[in-house]
Amino acid sequence: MIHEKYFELAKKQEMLLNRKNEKDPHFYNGIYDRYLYPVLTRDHLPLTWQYDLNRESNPYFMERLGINAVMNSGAIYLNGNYYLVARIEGNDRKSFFGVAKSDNGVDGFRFLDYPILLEDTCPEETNVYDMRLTQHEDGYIYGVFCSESKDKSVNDLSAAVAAAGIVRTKDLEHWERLDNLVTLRSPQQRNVVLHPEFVNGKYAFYTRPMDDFIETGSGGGVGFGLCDDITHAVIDEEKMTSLRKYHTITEAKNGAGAVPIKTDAGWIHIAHGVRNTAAGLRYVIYAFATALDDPSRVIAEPSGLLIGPRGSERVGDVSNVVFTNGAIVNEKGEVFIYYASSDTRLHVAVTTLDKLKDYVFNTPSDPGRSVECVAQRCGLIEKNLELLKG
Ligand code: M1P
Repeated sequence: MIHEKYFELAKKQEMLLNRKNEKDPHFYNGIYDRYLYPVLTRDHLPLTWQYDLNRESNPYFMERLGINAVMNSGAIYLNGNYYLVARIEGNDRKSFFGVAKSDNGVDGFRFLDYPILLEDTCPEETNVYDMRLTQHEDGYIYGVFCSESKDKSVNDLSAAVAAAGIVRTKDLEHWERLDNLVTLRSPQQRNVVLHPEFVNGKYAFYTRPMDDFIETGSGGGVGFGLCDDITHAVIDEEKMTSLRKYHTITEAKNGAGAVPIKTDAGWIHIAHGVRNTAAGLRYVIYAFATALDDPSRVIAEPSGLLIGPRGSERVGDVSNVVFTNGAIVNEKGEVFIYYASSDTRLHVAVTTLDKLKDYVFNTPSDPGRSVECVAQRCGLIEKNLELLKG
């Protein structure tokens, strides 16, 4: 017999799932709209994933397998629907993936009945997270994610190794697991993204070389490498694309985010940058563009952050973080940037391709020093004051 509490909670959840999202009326920057409500939270997860509904075996209607957070989500637009492959973190700290679908991209996201049960091909793998979804020109949808294992080579309980796991599907229901990516010159990898087109006839990955699980060390930024066989992907040389730079938003580390968006002017990348502060690492989202004829060559680098944590977004399990690993462009040229705040919930920022292009190609780049930044700002002020004088 089903516990009566289930019906009460299910009714409440239905109200949440049916709630219309609205543009935040208090936010304006001309680049994108923020929305008032997160598109996914732990409260969006089906009750069937958390509770035993049976009154006999769960008389107090307790959570048996609780969910702690829903965050960093890969995104894809298929047959007029917006799909997210969310990182869901259980109370047990293990992350896994669930597919949620909406018909408008800003609200109404509902999870499919089951989470994704990955093929158990890596006995060492302890945790998986942050899947990027690439609709590749070879006809498959690829999911590239972080596959984390305990580092048994050192005597440190917390030591871990990050690698890039790869799966592929045609329907977001049946997933084939491929070999993890091997990067011959980088000991660890996270934030790996598969480029949607072949480059010189090969599969192309954006990488993030790291010496260590947390610190990128000698890893200078977002890398780029080619491989012949996606089923046993091996990258030898990694060229650098968007670099870490001293006293910028990418000083501590950075990483590719959404799959690059193709425009007539270049590939637009929406990535994350990290700097250190007295309060710990601060993660923001930034954008840059690479050349159509060489997607590793940076051709535009707007200064500073595109999205930073604001208001309640600043607080969560890992505070002062915004992070993206998915964006969708629909047939109207609207762009939906899905970003998580503080490793706790998922939001959307909406813009258009025209605006994103204008932002990326017409925002001045960071001159690198305060005095030059002030001179840059004075140039803007001078032009404006002239215009205002008429
Ligand atoms: O906690 C913030 C983010 O930390 C990691 O990102 P990076 O590899 O750049 O440090 C990831 O684990 C990410 O999931 C997380 O949101």
